[in-house]
Amino acid sequence: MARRVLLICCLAAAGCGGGSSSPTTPSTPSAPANPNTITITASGVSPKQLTVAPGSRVLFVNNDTRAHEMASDPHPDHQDCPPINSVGLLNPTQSRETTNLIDVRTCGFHDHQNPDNTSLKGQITVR
Ligand SMILES: [Cu+2]
Repeated sequence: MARRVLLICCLAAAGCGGGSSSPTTPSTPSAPANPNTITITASGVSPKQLTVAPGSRVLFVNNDTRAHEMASDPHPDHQDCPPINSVGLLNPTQSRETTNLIDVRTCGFHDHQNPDNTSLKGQITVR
């Protein structure tokens, strides 16, 4: 008799625990979690060199007070690494990811509005 009561208690506890432990990951869109992140400030892009695995996406974050338009080299055609062109225009505080960088190669990028500013140029190596 006592054993039966104990069994019922255990089942009830397990059921309750299972219900409450459903995976709920809090989503905070303003806090990017991408480890492959390039930040833009008034002093330029950082890091200027980034190596990622094939299929990765790189997040560009504009922490400057003016807009930047990130695009693949070469300027002005941008055909080397089309996934970078998905970043495009970033107003201050905006951020956007590339699409998947699938091709194993080195991708230069620049600010299309400041194509001669070397501090706004960098390279993403996919390997
Ligand atoms: Cu350009």
